[in-house]
Amino acid sequence: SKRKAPSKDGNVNSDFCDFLQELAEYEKNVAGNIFKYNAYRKAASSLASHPVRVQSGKEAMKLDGVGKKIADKLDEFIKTGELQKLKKIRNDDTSTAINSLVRVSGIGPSKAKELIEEGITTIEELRKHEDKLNHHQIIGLKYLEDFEEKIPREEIEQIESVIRSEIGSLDPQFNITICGSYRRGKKESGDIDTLISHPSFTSSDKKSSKLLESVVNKLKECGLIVELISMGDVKFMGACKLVEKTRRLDIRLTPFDQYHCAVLYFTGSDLFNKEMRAHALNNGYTLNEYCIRRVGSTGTPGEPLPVSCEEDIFDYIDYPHKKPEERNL
Ligand code: DCP
Ligand code: MG
Ligand code: MN
Repeated sequence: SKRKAPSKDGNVNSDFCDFLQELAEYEKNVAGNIFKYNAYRKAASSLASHPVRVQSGKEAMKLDGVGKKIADKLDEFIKTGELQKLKKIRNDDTSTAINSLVRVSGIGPSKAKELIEEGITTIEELRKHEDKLNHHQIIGLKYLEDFEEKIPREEIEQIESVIRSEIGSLDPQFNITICGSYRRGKKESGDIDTLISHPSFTSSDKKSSKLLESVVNKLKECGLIVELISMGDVKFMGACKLVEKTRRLDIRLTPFDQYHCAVLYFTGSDLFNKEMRAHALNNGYTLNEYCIRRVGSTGTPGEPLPVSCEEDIFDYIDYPHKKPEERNL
């Protein structure tokens, strides 16, 4: 008989995706193997977009990113309804402790391991030891529950309109794009990724003057920004609140002439960026968040190529244009 899984978002392979995601998190947070982390995520992403429920590991191997090892795990899961490897991971005290501590924004695997060495293994214990945390981590702990909640699209739309009217009243020449999962059309997002540029700041300017500072001050004054995590010349990390929950807000100021490469990068997903950059290299181009350059036979990149919209970047590298909604790898 054919086992059926409840489908999430029309994903008929969602239970497979869930266990692959859990294995991915283990590789990133506990084992420290980013290569395997990406491999599990890539397989999960292929299965998520596959319209048919796979019936065996062998069948899954036809999909991009599913190799023999993952196929074997799928077979074990299909046959037994569980995975021995995951059972072990879930029973392991160190992995459990790491998984609790990395819930806090600003705490990564290495900080979590450090805390565990000092005997701190739970959020409750962490709250008694704020002295061991930096500013980002203190804010992360303070808003732990809020930051873990996904942000509904409608709320980001409202926040976007406040950002647009406030920054617009400061100076109508600012370009503003909310990127990240929101731009990819997701119904909910982990944070709000705001990209701004202004014609007075280009890549030939050494300093961004005080453009970002003026934007952040404006958004503080109107009450939208409620916490600052970190602030540089071109990058703000903090939190905002419009309705009841406090949300993570990132703002990046990009040079005017690098805006489209920055929008492409900041829209993601990170796996999509990886694939597109690999494709670029195969076609003799190097692509990053700042620019696209031709790589000569000597391997040295040339001057940044002119880019007047996102499509130009796809065209250079001969990659079929993908709308943001098609970049959800
Ligand atoms: N990004 C990347 N590589 C990383 C981190 C980020 O290419 N290691 C890019 C692609 C992401 C974008 O930055 O889409 C924004 O990063 P987020 O962590 O905010 O990710 P998303 O917005 O995609 O998802 P979420 O809804 O979880 O915020
Ligand atoms: Mg985001
Ligand atoms: Mn972000």
